Amino acid sequence: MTPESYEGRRVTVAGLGVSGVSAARALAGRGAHVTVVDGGEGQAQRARAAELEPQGVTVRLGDGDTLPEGTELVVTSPGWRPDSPLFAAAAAAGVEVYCDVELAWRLRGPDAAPWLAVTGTNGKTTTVRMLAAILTAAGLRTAAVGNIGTPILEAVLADRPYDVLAVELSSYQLHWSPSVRPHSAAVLNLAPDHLDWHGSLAAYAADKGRIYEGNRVACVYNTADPATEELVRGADVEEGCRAIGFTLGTPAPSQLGVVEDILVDRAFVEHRHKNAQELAELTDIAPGTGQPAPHTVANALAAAALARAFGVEPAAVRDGLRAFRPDPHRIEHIADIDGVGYVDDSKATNTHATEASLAAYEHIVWIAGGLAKGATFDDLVAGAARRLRGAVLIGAERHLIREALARHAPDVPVVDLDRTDTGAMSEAVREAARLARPGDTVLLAPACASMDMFVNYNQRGDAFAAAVRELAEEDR
Ligand code: UMA
Repeated sequence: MTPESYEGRRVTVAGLGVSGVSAARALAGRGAHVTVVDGGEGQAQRARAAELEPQGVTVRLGDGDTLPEGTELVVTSPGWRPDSPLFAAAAAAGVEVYCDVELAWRLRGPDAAPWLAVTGTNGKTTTVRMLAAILTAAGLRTAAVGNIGTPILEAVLADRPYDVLAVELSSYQLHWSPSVRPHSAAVLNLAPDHLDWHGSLAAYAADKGRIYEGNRVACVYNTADPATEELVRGADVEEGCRAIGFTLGTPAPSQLGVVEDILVDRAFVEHRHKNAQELAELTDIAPGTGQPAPHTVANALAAAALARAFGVEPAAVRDGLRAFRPDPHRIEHIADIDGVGYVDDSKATNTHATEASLAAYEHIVWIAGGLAKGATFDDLVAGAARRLRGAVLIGAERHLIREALARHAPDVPVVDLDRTDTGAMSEAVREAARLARPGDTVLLAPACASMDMFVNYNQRGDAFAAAVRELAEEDR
């Protein structure tokens, strides 16, 4: 494949965030005339503008709506909504729009590293990091890139080429990347999220399903989530590409699954109708961090499936899973105090992620609340009611969870914290400690975004961990 030429083209880059900066650099380096537009004009944007301008890039801050005169192509940051005025102007002028991921795809050279791609409502980042750990254990030069935070252009244009890339793709990126064709791809699960952006669940699912287009070796799906298998059926793949399921139960042929405490491959083995290959034991998944939660096992199986599709040997799957360490704020065990476990799952910013983390513990004091993003909480609360010892609610839209608790778990004691200052998390943890009994878990799994009280979910998780440590200190 010959890289597409951008020499002399007038390209507008929408957004001066992580992906916009990488796109502007790549395009300017290839002789394009680049203008970056951004609706913001804060300190971060001004600092980035100062970095790019010496490279011949024009930056226009404070107006993200007007299409610069003479634009021939728009390369957008993934988060820009499709109904943004800039794109209406582009459509009216017959100008193509795609994102940095598509640009990276078009800039790949003939020996470019294949992409093993992962999407899903939850678990993407963990799975991609597990996949990168497995590929590394197999002796391959790889990087975890994409929505995970490192722009994919950096890896595609790196001086020293990679053997294979572990790519996290969001539904936004997939929406804006019409011709990307991964070697193999996985959709981990599908639940309503980002519906305000996509317009409907069907549109969201269709964008996620794009990840399977043109796959060459394997389309990996979740047998527990039929919507993911449905997306495989609808995909236009290369001749010979296989549908590979992963399951927490005993795998059928062409699946990876679990038999007793062992991760087993019945997809990438000879005579798969009668044979199975042991890959790893459950205790090999991030050893030292406790019994893996069911969704962590599912993520490990999806990562293993993609690695096996790429030809990685079973021993490297085991070694990679052993080397993997979970991210902070994802079911992170902070401390045990008086027989009560304290777990930070601040990353659970929607009901689907929270459902998975509530399912991982038997008796829970649940700290939840924040910005609901239009979600409803009835199903979540009804499903978890039996496990709840108590609930402590924080944040702007906590009343939505309080009402769901009143409907589906009227006997569960609820503490409603009417404060959003920096001390709120500390009080939440103390209230939770008061409700908990030995053997319980105090679980921060807010089911909501954090921006009403915190800069992001990292800061929310840090505040929780700090409050727990404070409590542990006092307990000494
Ligand atoms: N902006 C406008 N107008 C708009 C929207 C944005 O002017 O309508 C500007 C903002 O002022 C900002 C810039 O555009 O300066 C874009 O910033 P951004 O934060 O939206 O995007 P990036 O910094 O380029 O980060 C993106 C991904 N962000 C989103 O998709 C929202 C990052 O995923 C990703 O890591 C990064 O590219 C590298 O690929 C983050 C994310 O939240 C983690 N993803 C969502 C998720 O995981 O749920 C999809």
